[in-house]
Amino acid sequence: MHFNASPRELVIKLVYYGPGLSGKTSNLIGLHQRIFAVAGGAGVEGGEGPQSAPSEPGRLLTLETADDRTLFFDMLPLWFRNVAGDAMVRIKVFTVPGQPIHTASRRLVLQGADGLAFIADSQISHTRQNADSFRELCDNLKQFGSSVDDVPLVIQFNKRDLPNVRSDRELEALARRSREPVFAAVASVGDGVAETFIGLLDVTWRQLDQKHGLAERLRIDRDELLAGAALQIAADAPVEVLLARRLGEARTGAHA
Ligand SMILES: Nc1nc2c(ncn2[C@@H]2O[C@H](COP(=O)(O)OP(=O)(O)O)[C@@H](O)[C@H]2O)c(=O)[nH]1
Ligand SMILES: [Mg+2]
Repeated sequence: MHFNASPRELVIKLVYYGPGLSGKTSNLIGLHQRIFAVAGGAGVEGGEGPQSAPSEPGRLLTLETADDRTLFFDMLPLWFRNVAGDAMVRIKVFTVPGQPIHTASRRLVLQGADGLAFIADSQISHTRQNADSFRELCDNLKQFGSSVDDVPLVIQFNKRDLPNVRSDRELEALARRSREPVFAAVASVGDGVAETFIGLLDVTWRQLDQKHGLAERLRIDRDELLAGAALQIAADAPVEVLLARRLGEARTGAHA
């Protein structure tokens, strides 16, 4: 996170991490498509904002190899202004490249992350890759003197539409044991994408606010931030409903 005093602007970095082909880029594409479903992509920009307001909020930057795989990172900027109109929150959503050879890139992209979404592939055959990637994430964080216990984290089990995936029951049990929110998704069609993102923003904001007293200093409260973000990504339900779709809650099966 960093803060610019003039104009008052907070920049939050969120990173989607996980093994190659688990659906990280698909999550960003899903968010991006939702943004453009709202007011032709104009987001909440009204032209009266601070000078630093991007002229094209929500433009998705992808750097891909010839085979369409993420080369270095994908980045999606989102932004949000408080009701008082005197502060701005910019959210930069990054993905890392999943292929084993890009270890150095992953570490670089991870640096300074305020919150992480770990995108796991639900296929039973990919359980090992998920575990390896998670272990690498832990190692990388350690190198920054950080740890998965310090960085806000949500977990997404993607590709729920495929055969031979870990069962709903297994994921529910795993989610109940997990300290982190766990979401199911079919990112390629946009299912679970908004839930995961809002869940990530929720845990990230809570921690930043606790550490830096942001709500008080910037006059942005959590409900306002999340509602603004949900609006910007054209979420199909209110924030609390999206959050309640996490797995392992009493109310299960709420998500398609
Ligand atoms: N069946 C299915 N395919 C998916 C899903 N999410 C992503 N994919 C496909 O998996 C491949 C890799 O996805 P991508 O988002 O590029 O993965 P990344 O390497 O983690 O960025 C692509 O062909 C996607 O269309 C999903 O939920 N279900
Ligand atoms: Mg990718």
